[in-house]
Amino acid sequence: MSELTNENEKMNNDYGASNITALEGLEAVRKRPGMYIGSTDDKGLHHLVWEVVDNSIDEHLAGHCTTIDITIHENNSISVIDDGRGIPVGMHQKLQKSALEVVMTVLHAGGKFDKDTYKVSGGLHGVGVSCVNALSTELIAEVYRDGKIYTQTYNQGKPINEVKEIGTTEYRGTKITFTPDAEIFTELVYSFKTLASRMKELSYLNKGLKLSLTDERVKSEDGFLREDFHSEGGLKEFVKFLDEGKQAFLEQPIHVIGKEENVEIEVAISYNTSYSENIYSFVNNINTREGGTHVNGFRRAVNREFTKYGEESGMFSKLKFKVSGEDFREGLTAVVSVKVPEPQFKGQTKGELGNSEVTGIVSRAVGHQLKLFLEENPLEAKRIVEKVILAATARHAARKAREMVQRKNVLTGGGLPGKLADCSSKDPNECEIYLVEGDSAGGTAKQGRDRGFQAILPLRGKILNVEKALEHKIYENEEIKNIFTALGVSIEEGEHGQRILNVEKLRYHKVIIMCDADVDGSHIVTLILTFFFRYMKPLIENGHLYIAAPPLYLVKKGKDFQYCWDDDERNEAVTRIAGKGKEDAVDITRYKGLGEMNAEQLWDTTMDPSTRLLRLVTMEDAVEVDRVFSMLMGDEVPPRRAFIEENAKYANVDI
Ligand code: 0RA
Repeated sequence: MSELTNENEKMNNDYGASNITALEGLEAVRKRPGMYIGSTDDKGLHHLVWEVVDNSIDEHLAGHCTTIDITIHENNSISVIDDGRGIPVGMHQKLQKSALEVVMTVLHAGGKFDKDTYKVSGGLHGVGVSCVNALSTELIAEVYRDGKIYTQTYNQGKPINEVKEIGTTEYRGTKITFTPDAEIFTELVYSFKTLASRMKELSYLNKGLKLSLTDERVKSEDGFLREDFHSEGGLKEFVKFLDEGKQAFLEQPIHVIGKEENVEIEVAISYNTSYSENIYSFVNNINTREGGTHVNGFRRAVNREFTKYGEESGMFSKLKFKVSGEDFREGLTAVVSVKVPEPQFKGQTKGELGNSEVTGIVSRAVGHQLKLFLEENPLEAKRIVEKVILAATARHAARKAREMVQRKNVLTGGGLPGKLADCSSKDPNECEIYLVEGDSAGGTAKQGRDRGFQAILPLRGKILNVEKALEHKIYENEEIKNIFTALGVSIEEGEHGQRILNVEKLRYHKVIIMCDADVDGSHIVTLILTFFFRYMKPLIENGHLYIAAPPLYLVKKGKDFQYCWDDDERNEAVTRIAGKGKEDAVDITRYKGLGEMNAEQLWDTTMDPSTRLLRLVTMEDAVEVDRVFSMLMGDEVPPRRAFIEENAKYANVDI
């Protein structure tokens, strides 16, 4: 906590007293928690933290808070401490209660109705700190304000005492400690990694803000596990972090900072030698996964300024085909962050900014800075435009290659790959396809499967590393072509030249990657995942992609046997079959590859839906997934080594 400061101080003890009208009981929140916080699994559990932190961030955005400290306590309760103004404690006239009690117990009573400040809380997901209170067995609010310490404790959202003054302080701020209710949540253990990753993001988005995360469950030499997050460079440092492992194309990212009509804009742009576009966008610190008017404005500016530059410099004059918007963004990494007083969110998951005025505002600010950059850095400008021309040429080649594959398909009657052993059902809902490493394991899988609904596509050895290959090479690759035709999906080009995956004719709703349980096998899984991540992302987003988990051991004695998926299970099996530690009395097979199992064993352990273990591939944190793929599959060695060393204890990349 930092010391009491007086900057922008506007003390008002009756704050919000007359503004709060909507009275809705917190019982509603406990009855249908999903409606308020999305879910009651680990996602909902972490959501509680963000709900509280959003309020502290609001204090920062309003210019009153410099530090936010989060602590995970030993019992998985959480404390969030900020040095903001402190929740007001004065009497709420109408309700005859302390404002603190109103903020903590009345739904939607954030208490802040100041339109000149940017609000995160009560925004996209914001349901207010009162929801956190309702879903906690215990919540303790402590307020440091006007030199005094006030506190109130709640139980499932209900106050168990009056607001008490318990001492004096030189600090200012708010401390909220809450214990998530086990009656509500299916998961109660906080993940340091999940909290740390969002806090890192928040530190970039709010430059200057100091955040820290302490984990009291993990003791270290000098106290507890702790990480600090603080960025003075803001988004400029964010894009550098995102591009770690990629080869930078510019000396320094292009940084745009502007403000127009009360909309604050900050954008950082960098170019790297990869082929993918990476635009992350935020509105009031909230990730807008579906983009929106701010991203449209950004794209418009990039297209306009580079087209102008390409044409005026004469560099585009030799081109025989049109340069499309996508070409300008190949190898581009950008973070677009806007702060909008009254954001309107739309789209399926409310992850898209709707405010139409923002397009022009962002487009003007970014265009202005880009134009200056191109004028002042002719060498770098030339290199970027050369890259754009290369991208356009490659896209032209890729289009041709794709058309060839698709035309050939039509000629052969939309024929399926010769290597595919298809299933007899034609209902995608019940159909599965196993992508199997190697022809021999593929053969075993063909014998072992239930041909009614399971199809097998063997893949030969290592598939192409799409992170390094040119796009047209990808469409010419036999294994990849087979995957496209077997799945029944195709790539089409949108009006801006963007790739769109057509999944209307997807033939299997479960796509299962099955590889050996060794180092080579995990490498192949990673290669296949990279391909799906870059070219078939909607299949991951829609929950169609899985990884099969073959067992690691068979423990056997006479007719008694047990398959085991890890060392603990193996030890348990030995104990059950022969007695504790009696490894000598049993046969233990360590499976190194699928090929060591016969068809029946493969069915029993890895393919029978009633017994097998499948891991669903998800991408909760797109930022992290992208970074990991670029790093693991790209050219730069040091970050890859660091990652592998850090994660060597985990068998697989956690995505
Ligand atoms: C209502 C009004 C004001 C601040 C807050 C709530 C507030 C809430 C939280 C939750 C966590 N930290 C917080 N910090 C502040 C405005 C206070 C004023 O005008 O003095």
